[in-house]
Amino acid sequence: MALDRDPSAPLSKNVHLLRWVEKMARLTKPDAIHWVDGSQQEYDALCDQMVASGSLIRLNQDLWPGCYYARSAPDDVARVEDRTFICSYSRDAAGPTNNWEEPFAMKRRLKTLFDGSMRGRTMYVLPFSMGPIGSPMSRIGVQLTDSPYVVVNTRIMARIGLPVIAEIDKGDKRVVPCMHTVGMPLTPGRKDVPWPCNPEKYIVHFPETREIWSYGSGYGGNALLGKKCFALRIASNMARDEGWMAEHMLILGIEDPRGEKTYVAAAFPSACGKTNFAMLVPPKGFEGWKVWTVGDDIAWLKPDSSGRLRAINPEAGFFGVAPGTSKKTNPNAMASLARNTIFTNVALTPEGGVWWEGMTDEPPAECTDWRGNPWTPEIARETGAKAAHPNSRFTAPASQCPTIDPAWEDPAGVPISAIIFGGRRATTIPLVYQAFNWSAGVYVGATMSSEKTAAAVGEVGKVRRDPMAMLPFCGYHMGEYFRHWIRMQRDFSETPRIFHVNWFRKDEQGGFIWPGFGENMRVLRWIIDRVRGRAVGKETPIGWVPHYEDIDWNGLDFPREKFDQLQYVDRTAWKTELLGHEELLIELHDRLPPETVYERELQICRL
Ligand code: SAT
Ligand code: MN
Repeated sequence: MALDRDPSAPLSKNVHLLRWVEKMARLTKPDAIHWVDGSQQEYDALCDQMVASGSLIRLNQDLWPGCYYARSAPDDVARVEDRTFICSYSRDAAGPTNNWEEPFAMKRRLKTLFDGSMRGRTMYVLPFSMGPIGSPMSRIGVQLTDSPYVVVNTRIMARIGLPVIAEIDKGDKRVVPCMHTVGMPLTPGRKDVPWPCNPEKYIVHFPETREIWSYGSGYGGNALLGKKCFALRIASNMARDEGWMAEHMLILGIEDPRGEKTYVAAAFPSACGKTNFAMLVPPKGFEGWKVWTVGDDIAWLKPDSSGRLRAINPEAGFFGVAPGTSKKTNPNAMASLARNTIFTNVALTPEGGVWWEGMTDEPPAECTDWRGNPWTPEIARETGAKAAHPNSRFTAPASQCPTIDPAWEDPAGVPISAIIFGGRRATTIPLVYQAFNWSAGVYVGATMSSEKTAAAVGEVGKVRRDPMAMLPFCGYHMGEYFRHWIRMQRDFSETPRIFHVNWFRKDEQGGFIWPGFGENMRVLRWIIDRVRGRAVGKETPIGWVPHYEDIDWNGLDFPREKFDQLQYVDRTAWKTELLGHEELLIELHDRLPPETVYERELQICRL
């Protein structure tokens, strides 16, 4: 299907935007320019074009209506943290946890790399809004990209096209320029491939000028620049300057049987179950309770004029990890991705459907794996080959989620009563505890840690410190970021309570002690009751914990001894844990807020 307009005709009248597009086209030298209007017709045409070129496969439309499948290059499968840079004017402003390079030298290098990088391709001008269009909390960007895959994915993940142009043309909003190329120009004689990319990658942020330049990758957070690059790394800088917070958090609402609704935001590292938690199905015994989804990955939080902390989800879709997602583990995600979804790096079945490890109890007798090779359960047993890449993803519209909150697009955001930190830890960290107060809670977030997952390139399973799940995403000095957290409390009329959870504690045999998934509702209920002043807790050196009796066990037979094991605060292990905190805190010491140091001292004394 062809477009009924000339896509090269500029859609905006904003002279700054027009001039920048021209300048960048002179640099990157594409064959054509396409202004993205965001229409369904355009989306369909781009998908058709990618199906024709072999970049996308249309799935069996009877099974998967409106769905497509993409397979990436085998070396372009996750975020590349060692190739991610924060190029602030001073090295110190980026802090020791970010890669830094001198911004002018980096810009020169990027300009060389981008010179002619779009030859033989189309440059898409992709206007996007992070957050509902018109919300005072939303922010706008324009991505120039030579990847139609990025355009169609961004149409799911953000609000794009004409309504955003209308915002830009009002002329009163700052626009974040985002440059992106897959870095594989089609010079004469060079044939295109289904997933163009470059072995050399650069994911670069210029915090002062609020710019993003991404080179060489077409995958996820490397390429969908509105997501981690904008909504976290650049937005964390905006937030610090403007008095709000850009966080790696899901947002959910819990409605009790009487209709009382409480919203919480929760920060877990990538691939630690944020999507499952955001779409939790209340377990047996919680009839009449509802969990509503606002977002599954990023939250922008700001106190309103009365001092109530409110949050929006800046995204419009879910870029979720496929493996492990099933009707059992997350029926709401399965319903969200049942149509109009783009799958990347999962396996393809002979019927033209998709499959991934954990999707069904029985694997298909045969399929094509994410590399395009034949896969059978026998091959998997012999070689250990996975049908789907561990970081394979679905890109699904949030509006299709059966539990999407009626207020998910409320321009004012939803009120947040509690903040939950969590990680993936086999030992030491109890199922749930509540920090004594905001400053203790900031310490809990600042020292959180998790075993590494496949969401980023690197060794899986290793424990790493990941403050507020923001280690790869904070666009400035982490010590300053803790200060910003501490400072935020001054603007609150009601301070959100802070909790820490760990669904992943293991017993001596290596099995998970807690069943997780829907049963996490029991923990949520205690959290809400604490927030509302209805539940008691027991004081421990690390914070408040529930007694066995404080948890609603209706519908679950969970023995007291197991619960005690889950909640056990082992003083010796915690002393070691505190030494572990030192690793990161020492690096940050010259910028740490005094509160972090005091909280640490208090913690040591209590132990
Ligand atoms: O690839 S993304 O960065 O978008 C996903 C994630 O790591 O959370
Ligand atoms: Mn994430």
